[in-house]
Amino acid sequence: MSKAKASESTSVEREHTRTGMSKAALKQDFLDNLFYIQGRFREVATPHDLYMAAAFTTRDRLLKRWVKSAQAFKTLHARTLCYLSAEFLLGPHLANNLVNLGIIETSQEAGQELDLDFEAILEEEEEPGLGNGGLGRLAACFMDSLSTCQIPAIGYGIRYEFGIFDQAIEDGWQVEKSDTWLRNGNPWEIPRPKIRFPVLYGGHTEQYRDQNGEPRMRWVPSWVIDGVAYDTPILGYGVGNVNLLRLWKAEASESFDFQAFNVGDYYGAVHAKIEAETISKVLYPNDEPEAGKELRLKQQHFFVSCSLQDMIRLHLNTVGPLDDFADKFAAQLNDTHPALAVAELMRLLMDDHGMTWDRSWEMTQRTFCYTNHTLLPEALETWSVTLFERLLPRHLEIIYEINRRFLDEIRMRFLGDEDRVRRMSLIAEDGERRIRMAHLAVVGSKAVNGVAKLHSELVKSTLFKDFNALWPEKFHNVTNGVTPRRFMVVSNPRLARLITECCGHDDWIRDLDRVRALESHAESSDLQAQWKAVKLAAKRDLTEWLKHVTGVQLDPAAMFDVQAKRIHEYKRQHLNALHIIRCYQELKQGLLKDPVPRAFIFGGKAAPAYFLAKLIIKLINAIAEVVNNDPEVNGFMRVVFMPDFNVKTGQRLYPAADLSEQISLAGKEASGTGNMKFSMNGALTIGTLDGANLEIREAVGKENFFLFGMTAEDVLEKQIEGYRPWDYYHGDHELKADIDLINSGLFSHGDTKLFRPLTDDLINHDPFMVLADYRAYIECQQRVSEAYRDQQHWVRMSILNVARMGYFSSDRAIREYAKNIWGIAPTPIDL
Ligand code: B1H
Repeated sequence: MSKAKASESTSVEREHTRTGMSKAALKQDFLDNLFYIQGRFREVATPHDLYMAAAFTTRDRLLKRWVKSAQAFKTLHARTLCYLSAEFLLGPHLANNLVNLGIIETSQEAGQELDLDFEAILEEEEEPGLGNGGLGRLAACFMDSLSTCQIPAIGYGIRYEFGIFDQAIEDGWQVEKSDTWLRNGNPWEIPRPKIRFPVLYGGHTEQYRDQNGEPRMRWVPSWVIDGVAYDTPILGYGVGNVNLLRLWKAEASESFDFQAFNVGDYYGAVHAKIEAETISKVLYPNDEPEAGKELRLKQQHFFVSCSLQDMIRLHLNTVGPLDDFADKFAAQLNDTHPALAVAELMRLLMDDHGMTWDRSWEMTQRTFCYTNHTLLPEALETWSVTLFERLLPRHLEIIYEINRRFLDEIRMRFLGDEDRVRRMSLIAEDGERRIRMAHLAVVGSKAVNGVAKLHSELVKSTLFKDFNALWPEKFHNVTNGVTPRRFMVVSNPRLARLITECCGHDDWIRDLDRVRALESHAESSDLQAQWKAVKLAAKRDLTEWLKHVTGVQLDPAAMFDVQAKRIHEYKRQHLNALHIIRCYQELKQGLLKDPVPRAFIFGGKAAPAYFLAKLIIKLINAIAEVVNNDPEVNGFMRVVFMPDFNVKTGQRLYPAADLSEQISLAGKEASGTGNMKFSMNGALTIGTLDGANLEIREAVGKENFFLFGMTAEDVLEKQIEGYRPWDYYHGDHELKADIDLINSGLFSHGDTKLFRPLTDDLINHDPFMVLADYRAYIECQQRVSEAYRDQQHWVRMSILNVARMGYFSSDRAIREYAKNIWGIAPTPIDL
């Protein structure tokens, strides 16, 4: 053998042990990592050591693909999508990365041979909970699909030290515990201490003349902090593409520190450091913005500024002059949380890079696209001009100038229509002057989209009616989707295996439309039997775990009726609770001859300051306590509130559900994505015509979906004619009996006042029309029970639900964005 040949073969072998996919290579690398990184041998390793060794073993295999992707994107000058989001609700990485690498089964076998408890190792991973709910999880699904669809992309966000709080239930109440996910280290991220940008705050602006004598603006801040990059590789499924999730951590600016130390102000310097680090300390745990929170505005500016500076740096390093910035990048604004980017890019281009207003504005408008996720008026972000001026004086000037030019355009288009000008202005002038972030996002973007068909229509006809009249071509719909990798393959391996077996291939994992092949087997008694067995096994797993964490024993033979999502009045968990009370009363009164046993399962967090949402949690737990301890009924019904619903616990829930509760008031849920996760796992939906429910119903077939309740139009009409919940309360004696039972003290050890804030609100205001939909809901639930009796038919419906969910893959959503909105083509990276 020649010398060159010999060294080549050793390098192949070395390669093989470090990043190879064979069982032998995985075992060897795992033991190496346990030894060289954790400094442990097998006998003394803690569960956490074993997890870390497994994580590093997996990471090694990602890094090879990552470097290859980065090199390719750089040489090809690939057009890149930047996803700007204040939240990325990733969930645990290990199992997901093993699936995407295609080595989950080999790893399981390797683990067995090393006598390891594979499940226990997966369980060790702390969840990176850097998001609240659907919006943050959508960003995570999109990152998975961007890589899988081979779209070059960077996710930009904040590396919160504390993610969404951990929820405990004490005495039936929600208690928040801090989420210390970084406590034991994070093997998935790579710190980039040299990728660091200054972020400016406060101070004032001043005019000066540049070398050419041109008047320019300068921002003299009163304080500066640094943002430091932490990178997490995001691998696609079955491809070589790895994209980057780049999260920013706030640190004291090096230069500022030095100044303080130089004048001997040690405490001042340390204080500045603490102040600076506060910015990326904690995720705001609200599903909607809390008005006027200064730290939140600081956070938004922080990650937007770092991200744009980073994009500009990348552009200058690879492509060169900034003139074609918008050809290199598209930037998607995930709601208005990063909408400041419109003003910040203007500032960077003009003040730091010497561009004219017109050129900068053209580039800005070509770069950004904006996704709206909510129509709820209380969730639309505005910032007080006073606060803004104090924190971001230069941005305020820029926004005023954008507004001045924009409103002149409106005046020219719609002569004499000052009312329209007032409605469309970036500044709300009624009361305290406030900046409307949604208007800034629409004006500064080339495309605006809603997240489900109905929602996008409502966006055009209500929230942005005037903007749609001005720029109809700007408005799009991209219905949300979820990744089948995490929500089928990782969370429900039994179902995944069965589907693969039935389809004869596993291509459905990258092309979910291909699950439609199941349709032709829906009648097969063989498949039906296996389908039932898979569901039952998942229900047994959940039962065992719920018993362990809550003490409540469920019966896996009962129908698992699940509502898991943030607790919010508009999502109407209390409507579900009223149905449970109805069942309870009917069982007690002996009205049900042959009841269908049900397990009512809830999961979800309430914003810490949202009193009524927390009271709803208490109510559910209070009902659970009575029902579960009443021998007259508990053979037919049980109620359990699963604590700490997050990605990790959710993965236990979706596979085990028979019935998925999607019962928001029509017009309020922009899309919902839990609805998709449940349906993909074979649950049937009971739902209103809201968000993506409409499209799910169309897709799975009306006969395979339990529909009830008012339409969004009905709701509007009812609001106009004047809604009186009181009439419903007095007009329906069962409804009255259910509410009265809450107030009787039965569920509160005789305390008749405890739930009054909730029941009074329902009877007198009921902003989400629970009472108006109550009767339709109860009747629909009866149809559900009847349907469940016919197991053969139910299983058939369940198969058809899964078979027809192809459209709701986030891969489809990403392909639509790439084609219709970003104009980005795939860049395949060979394995
Ligand atoms: C959604 C939010 C949201 N819409 C403000 N809006 C937040 C708004 O911390 N904040 O200030 C956090 C979150 N989240 C959800 O987005 C919608 O309610 C769902 O219907 C939708 O499925 C999801 C993804 O599009």
